[in-house]
Amino acid sequence: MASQHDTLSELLSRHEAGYALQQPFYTSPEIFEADMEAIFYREWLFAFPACTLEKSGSFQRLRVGAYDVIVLRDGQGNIRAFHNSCRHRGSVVCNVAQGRVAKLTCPYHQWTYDLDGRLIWARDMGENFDTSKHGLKTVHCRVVSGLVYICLAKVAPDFDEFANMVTPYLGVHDLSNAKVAFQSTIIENGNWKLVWENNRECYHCAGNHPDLCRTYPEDPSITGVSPDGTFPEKVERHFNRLEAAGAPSRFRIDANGQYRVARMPLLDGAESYTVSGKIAVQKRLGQVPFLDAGTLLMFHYPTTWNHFLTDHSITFRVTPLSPTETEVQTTWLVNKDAVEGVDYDLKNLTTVWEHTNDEDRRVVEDNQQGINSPVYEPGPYSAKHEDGVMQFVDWYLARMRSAHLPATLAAE
Ligand code: 3BY
Ligand code: FES
Ligand code: FE
Repeated sequence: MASQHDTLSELLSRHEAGYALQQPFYTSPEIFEADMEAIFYREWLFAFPACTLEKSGSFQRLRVGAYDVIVLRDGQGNIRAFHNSCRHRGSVVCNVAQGRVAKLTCPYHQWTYDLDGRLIWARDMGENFDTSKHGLKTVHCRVVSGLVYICLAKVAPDFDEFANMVTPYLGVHDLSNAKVAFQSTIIENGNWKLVWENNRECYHCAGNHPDLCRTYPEDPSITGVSPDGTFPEKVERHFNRLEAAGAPSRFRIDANGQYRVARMPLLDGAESYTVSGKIAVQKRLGQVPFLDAGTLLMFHYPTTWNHFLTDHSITFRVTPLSPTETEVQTTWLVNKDAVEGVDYDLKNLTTVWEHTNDEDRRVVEDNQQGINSPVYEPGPYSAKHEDGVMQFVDWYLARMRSAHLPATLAAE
């Protein structure tokens, strides 16, 4: 059993493949900090759909661990990200969660920055003061097919490989013509890795998700990663039908396991995540060729999983807040011309995933509480149902080992 005194390196070396993580990975403040340093402060992180920033000057503030970030749309329509720390004496420049501004004016002494981050006004700083040396510090920011990602690292890892893989899949969803129909932000009292482990399997679905199970298949090949690369005949037929009609669908996963795309079938006849199984939005978002085209599943560790459907799309963002608290933000996207009450009913659109999120919050919280017990010991994952969970844990451990173990050990 893990003890309080085990170091992270010891815990990483001792992990038993096929088993859940040891307790400190889900409870320890030191490992939480190590997760932030090795993963959240280094990797590309999903921020939100680009359509959230409707106009020039629209901004959103994001908190990721110690960092406070402003993401905005500049005067040319480009999306940029900056550290929310004034170059005068460090005050936050944006002190509200979101809004729209012509310029960024610091609330403390009104130093004023253009939407491209340049300092353009600072009162009485003397003749020798050089505004060009005091622009806001930038945060890496990329947009792929209408989805905004940021990276807090000084040198960002490659983004193009991910963008190249997912762009053809996302094309038919036309997220550049989307608007936000609804957004929910919930706090789950569980470690961020428990949120992910739960997401990466549907072993829990039949016992917990009555609404989702009307349309989403429990079949592990839909949610998991197919370790041998094969899929049931029915799923293969679905891939072939959709690809022949111009909608890339086949399962693809990154060599390092960080991201995956696959357009998976829903249960027979189902079109979308509604209680009836029929589409929720009559004016559809995108040009997916059939109503029963299923769901394009995309995950990108450590912050996002997504469902891109025939009629609408749903993005999810995971933000760790503490060892045992995680924020999950869900955004429902619809065609920007769809009118609420005419083309869609908001309750019909959101019910299934509002319920599913709440059910997932409960199982994650129950999981955390049981893990907190001194008698907890990691149990075995089901090879049939939880290969996706093992895949996530393997990705996580590989990241942590490469940050914390000597090179020879990390490579094993
Ligand atoms: O949210 C997901 O992507 C998957 C599908 C349903 C529940 N969860 C396993
Ligand atoms: Fe921003 Fe002084 S801290 S203007
Ligand atoms: Fe679930």
